[in-house]
Amino acid sequence: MSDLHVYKPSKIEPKWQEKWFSGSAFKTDESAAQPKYYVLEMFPYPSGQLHMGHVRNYTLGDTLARFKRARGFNVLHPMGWDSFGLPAENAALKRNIHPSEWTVSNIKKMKETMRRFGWSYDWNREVTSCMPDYYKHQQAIFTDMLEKGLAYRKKSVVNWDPIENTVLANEQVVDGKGWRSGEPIERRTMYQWHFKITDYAQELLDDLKLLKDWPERVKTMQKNWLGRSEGLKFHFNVNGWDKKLEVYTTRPDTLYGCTFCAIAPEHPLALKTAKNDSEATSFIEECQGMGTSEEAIEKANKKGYKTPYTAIHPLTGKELPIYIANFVLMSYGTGAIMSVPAHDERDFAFAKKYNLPIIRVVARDDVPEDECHTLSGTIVNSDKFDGMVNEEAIAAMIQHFEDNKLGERTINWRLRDWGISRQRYWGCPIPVIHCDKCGVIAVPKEDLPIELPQDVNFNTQGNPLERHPTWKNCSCPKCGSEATRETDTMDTFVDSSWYFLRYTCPQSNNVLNKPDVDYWLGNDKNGGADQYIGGIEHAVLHLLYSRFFTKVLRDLGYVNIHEPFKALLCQGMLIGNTYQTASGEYIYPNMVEWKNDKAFHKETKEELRVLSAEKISKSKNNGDSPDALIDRFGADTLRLFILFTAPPERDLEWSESAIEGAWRFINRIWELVKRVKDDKTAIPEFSTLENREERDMLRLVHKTIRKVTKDIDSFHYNTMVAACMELANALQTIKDNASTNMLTIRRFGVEKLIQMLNPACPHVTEELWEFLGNNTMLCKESWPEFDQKAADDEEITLVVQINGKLKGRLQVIPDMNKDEAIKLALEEVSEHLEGLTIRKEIHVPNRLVNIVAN
Ligand code: ANZ
Ligand code: ZN
Repeated sequence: MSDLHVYKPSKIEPKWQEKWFSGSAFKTDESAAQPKYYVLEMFPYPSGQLHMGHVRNYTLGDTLARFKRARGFNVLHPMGWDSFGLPAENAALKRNIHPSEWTVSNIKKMKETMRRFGWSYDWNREVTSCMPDYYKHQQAIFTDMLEKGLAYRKKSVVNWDPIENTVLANEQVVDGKGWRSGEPIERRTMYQWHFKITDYAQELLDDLKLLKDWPERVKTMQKNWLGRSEGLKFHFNVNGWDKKLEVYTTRPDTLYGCTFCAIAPEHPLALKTAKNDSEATSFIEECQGMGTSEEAIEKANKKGYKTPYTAIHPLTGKELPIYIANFVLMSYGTGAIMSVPAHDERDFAFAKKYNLPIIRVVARDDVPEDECHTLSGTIVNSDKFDGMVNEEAIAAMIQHFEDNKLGERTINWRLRDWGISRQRYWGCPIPVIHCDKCGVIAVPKEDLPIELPQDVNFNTQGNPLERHPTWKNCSCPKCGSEATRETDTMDTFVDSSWYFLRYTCPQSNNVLNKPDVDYWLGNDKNGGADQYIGGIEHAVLHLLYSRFFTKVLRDLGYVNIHEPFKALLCQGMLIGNTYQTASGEYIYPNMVEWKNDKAFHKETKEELRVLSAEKISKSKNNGDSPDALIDRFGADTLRLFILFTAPPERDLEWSESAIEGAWRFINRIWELVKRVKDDKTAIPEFSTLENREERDMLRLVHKTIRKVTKDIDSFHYNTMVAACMELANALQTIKDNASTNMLTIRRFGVEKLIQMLNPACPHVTEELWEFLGNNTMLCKESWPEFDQKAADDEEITLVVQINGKLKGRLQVIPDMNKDEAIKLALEEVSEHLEGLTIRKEIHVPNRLVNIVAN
């Protein structure tokens, strides 16, 4: 039996971690009798250290997992490692250590920190994406996709990151810069492997409706990313070119306002122009220096180069100039546009710059004639379309083009096919072979995995796999002649697009074991992991790719679900003050002391600049490492701080005083438990209690159980902790010499309190549970039930009147007897009765007491 001298997390936390571990406390149970629940958190990149974002993410998930277990669910709560990616290669270069060695040692370190937080993972189900036993199956999925035409190779304009020496997906370009390197992106045209996510665009849009428990903002972001638009595709005849210039427009109603055409720098007509025109060539090159993302193009100064060709307006026959323009994307629509400066801002800026005519075709009294507007209105200057409103004119114009076979209604998507080729070593090898005779062919499944070579040289530019002396040499599986392996590896976002399925059967020799997937995620369109938790930064990238992959795997017959995650919680950021010296050095918060509202360095005594509320990050030194924090406060205190200080979706402000608050609360519980240790255990029966205070106290216990149960289920962790604190306060007021009933209630209340706090503070509650004489593990106990009648027995308000005038209110139990009610009422308004004679008391049960006096 443990001795409860003082609360010492450094002693009890490792003790319970060891007990959980040796007792396989969190091994996933699949026994038939119980319902299942799959709680999933985004798996981390093994950088070597968890950051506080992870700590928050995993604490939220762990609290839910422990709660669901106690509620009688079979819980799947797994963890793994998103372990391919560039940092491992950089580390290899810098430290002369192999990426796999670096990764494995980081995983080991981070796993230890995870253990120290008491997160209840089933480590038997660990999934590590850089291990052949995982990526082997990913390669198999790739070959299936290749066969179905869902993976294909094409030449495309790519975002080239000059620092990472690799291609980036559009999603990985932020403000025209590489998401990791921060360097401006260049445009290059290269052969790339793609996944045909555009085949699923409509379904990805439609099925957002299935995601009732996803945050609205995430669904909106996905919707915008998919970017469905309807418009007209038609062509211009071109003077001096034997081909036609196809354009796509969402505003065919403005066709009469078209005064020029613009084409992308990579458009065939632009390349034709450049052939014998060095000025055009250098203009195109200049455009190439700009990223391919829409943001980059939107922000750039509108610039153009006039080609010698002209387009014939299909309705007026007018000759229009054709410009190569830096704001037209080759990868959207047809790579060419009809430009209507009067009603499009970009065209307007361009027309002003190059002195091109501007013709207004949508009338608007409230916008000066010489300004651009994109508003609705009546069509003018447009021949037989005059007088129509926009929608009418759009429909009429499309009809006109379709009738005359000059064009057609088209649906366009902003979504592009997913470019997955990366010219890097530390990624999943793309399992294809290039044969001079047979072309590009898939590696037969029985030859998988194609493993990465161990002996690689990172001291060369470009792709180490490409430079490897022998790895890429192979023979063609079809004709047997000499052939070469593909040296591109897959984008690491592929790895994270299906890991959550693999957790259901991590040791399976097949890609997936369908019964396991069906059990844990369901086997119809309403299925998916029950709860996913992670950062909002993945709103489009990872969460869109996972949805796509789920649909692909369904169509390949691996799963029956349509969506991967039934419910999604995006946690807020962790933010904290940042402290800086005059020379710009960032100082750790624990090195700061406050005096008269000013911050000083503890040692140098220098006054520090306080920059408020920035995202906690290592580079700003505004957060200690999670391990250092456990050393200082213990895991339970940190967990409680995270849960209590802010609702999960909100930003959480780092505050040492809030952490100290959590620490003090745990200590109070500790002291409380010491006091009740020798009290008799019994289950107090509400119906037998007559004393008001006893009833109130027991009611509070049951009400708290009800509230906490509801709050945990709906992620209201902060109010859940607040309710526990309230109960603790009330139990603390019970004196040791109180009635026997009261002491029984106190003991009972304290036990329930410990149980309710277990998902939040698992270690200390186990210790206290043991101290109270239990020889079970608390994490194996079932969740406390509340007595509905006791919890429902709420107070009502009795109005107290004197001569029909309101004088006071009383909180009382329902159905209080007449004498008791009148007695309390007289006490309540005694000062108003001074000097009066009471004539009569009127009692309306559960409503009022009126005192007639004069
Ligand atoms: C003429 C026009 C007139 C347009 C007007 C807009 C306003 P969404 O809604 O995103 O699909 N566009 C088409 N292809 C483009 C490309 N490759 N690069 C840059 N811009 C392109 O946008 C469709 C509109 O974006 C199209 O409609 C076209 O400009 C432009 F008053 O055509 B519009
Ligand atoms: Zn061959």
